[in-house]
Amino acid sequence: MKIIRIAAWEVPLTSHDTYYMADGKTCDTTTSVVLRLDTDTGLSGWGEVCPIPHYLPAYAKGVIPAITELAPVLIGADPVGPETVMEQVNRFLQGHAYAKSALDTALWDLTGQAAGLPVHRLLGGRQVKDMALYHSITCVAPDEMARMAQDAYDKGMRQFQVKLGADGDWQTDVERLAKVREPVGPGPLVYGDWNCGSDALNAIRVGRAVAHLDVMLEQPCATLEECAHVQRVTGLPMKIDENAYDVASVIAAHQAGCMQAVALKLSKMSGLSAMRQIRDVCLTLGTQMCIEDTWGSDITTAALLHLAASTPARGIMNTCDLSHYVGPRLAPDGPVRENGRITPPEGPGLGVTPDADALGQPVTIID
Ligand code: 0XW
Ligand code: MG
Repeated sequence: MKIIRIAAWEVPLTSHDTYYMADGKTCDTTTSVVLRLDTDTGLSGWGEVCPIPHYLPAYAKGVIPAITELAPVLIGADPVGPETVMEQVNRFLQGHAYAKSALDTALWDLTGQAAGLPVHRLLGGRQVKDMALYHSITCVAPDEMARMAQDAYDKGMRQFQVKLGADGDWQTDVERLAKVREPVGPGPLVYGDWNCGSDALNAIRVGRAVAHLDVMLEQPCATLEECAHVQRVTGLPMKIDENAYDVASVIAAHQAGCMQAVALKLSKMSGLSAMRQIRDVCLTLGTQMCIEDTWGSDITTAALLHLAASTPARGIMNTCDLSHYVGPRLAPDGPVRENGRITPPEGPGLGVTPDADALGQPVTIID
């Protein structure tokens, strides 16, 4: 099989509830870049990446130029065996993990279709029947966040990510954690995520004020050193997100002692090929994993669910149905949450069929 054509779309995705995070980071309408790799066999593979503005070293307008730069390596290449193609890709162009993740997803889609197997079977096999989801709650007024938590709880969700820091007031963050904890009762996992937006002082004040509650903190500050300090002083469990992006950074966070949980996101780790290796390191380290991506719709969601489903239950804390938070749906047959849990598609490859009407016209065709 040979890749003969690359088509790319830029699709606006609008959040159902505007999603506010610390430091002015906001998801209202974001651009998702969708890739399709066409082959000489008639099979096509799909990939998607949707960077959140100002969130990571990634931006939507960078995806198509990076893929165009890679065209000499891609056109004519055999997509079966994504790791082999990605080895060539990484030698040709350093960095640009976010652009590579869409490409890597499309290679896995093609490899799965060629084998007649869903991607999770190729990533090690189905380890779990279904996976727990977490529900992420936008940083708005504490009472409104409690209402959103209650609503999600009533629909079966048992893990809650509470966005903190959007108004820079640490006492309101204390209220947010306390008020979300209340309606969901004891048992469910509740964690507060600053997305790097706090200084250590205020994160410590929040952590100490909620220390009597059962909560975890996520990525309070920009550096691992600051996060480790907050963890030591508050004694609360911590999830590392922005500071974990490759094997070395995951090991560093583990050694710093502040990574009881970690967010593995396809677009910070270059896609499934690299992320499955990081997943395996986390399994060895005993870290609880959230397997997800930054943002996106059905193609991204399907890709991350395949990796989640091939992860042993002892390592997986939760996963994320990003397609639930935004519209339009890019694939009508994409997976949906049911009673707080989700399963990956069963069809060959990614197992989702993107809808031409939702995509519109391609921005670029390379052949
Ligand atoms: C990446 N987000 C902003 C969106 C996901 O739902 C989770 C969250 C995070 O930073 O963890
Ligand atoms: Mg996070």
